[in-house]
Amino acid sequence: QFAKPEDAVKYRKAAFTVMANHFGRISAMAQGKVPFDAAAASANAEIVATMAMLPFSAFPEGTHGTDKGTPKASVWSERAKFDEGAKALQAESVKLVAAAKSNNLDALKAAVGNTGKTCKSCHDNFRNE
Ligand code: ASC
Repeated sequence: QFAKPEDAVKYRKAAFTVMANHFGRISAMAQGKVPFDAAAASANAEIVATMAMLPFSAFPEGTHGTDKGTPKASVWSERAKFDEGAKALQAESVKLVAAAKSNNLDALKAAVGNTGKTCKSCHDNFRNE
């Protein structure tokens, strides 16, 4: 899939960047910062759910770091836990799509909260501060 480890790093960062951008647009609706628009929320949630499938095959051994935002070595020493976190994100982002399509702002707020928790949990465990 990747010729060089740096290619994997670039790829996973790109997927997380796109995911965060589109999750942010939905969060802004959930927080009342922009008007709730179910069609826009759905389109953005579909992108989040698709992006959520991509990064986790792009963590080849040895691509941890110590700088802020880089993965800790625990990604590899606790790989099963990391993979569980990935699955949780994927499951919650599928629910986010359903919530966005339901045209119910309270359901969307709940799903945004649950999805955001899966982001934060992995960051707390596996990402350098
Ligand atoms: C975001 C984003 C994250 C998560 C996290 C949730 O919008 O970029 O990494 O939400 O902050 O706690």
